Amino acid sequence: MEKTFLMVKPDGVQRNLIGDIVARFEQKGFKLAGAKLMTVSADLAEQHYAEHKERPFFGELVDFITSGPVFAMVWEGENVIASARTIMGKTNPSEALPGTIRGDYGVNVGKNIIHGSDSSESASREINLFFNEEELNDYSKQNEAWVY
Ligand code: 3AN
Repeated sequence: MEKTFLMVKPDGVQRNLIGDIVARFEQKGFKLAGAKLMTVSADLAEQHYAEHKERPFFGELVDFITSGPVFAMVWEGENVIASARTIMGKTNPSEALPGTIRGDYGVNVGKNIIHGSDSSESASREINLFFNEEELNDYSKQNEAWVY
């Protein structure tokens, strides 16, 4: 089953949006495979944002993501990578539609509440950066007959 890496950024945690954000993905029907509240080290932040190393805002990105706890998650489900990007809304919250996470809560392109992997390559890279194998849970043996 396809997996993606999502992370409530320090602004989302500070604004008590973890529950709302988790609820949106649960209600959509995706499964939470792993989650943890953690503080990102400078080293991990630089690896996570490696593709933006040459951008003028790289320093800001690293400073912000390490500035307070984040809520890191792995979600799974059909087309979850693209669906999660739709649920998040556009990177720039002023262009993100109402009903999306960034459209509902975001104001600033840097402090835009949530990160989500943009491709299957970045999803596997980011999942491996943030989670060990034993931190990811498996629903495949669960009998779902009682969920109705
Ligand atoms: P996304 O997170 O939607 O995939 P990217 O990959 O274009 O967006 O950008 C990575 C992160 O860099 C974004 N989450 C955003 O917070 C930040 N960012 C993008 N553009 C700017 C900018 N002009 N100034 C500051 N931060 C930015």
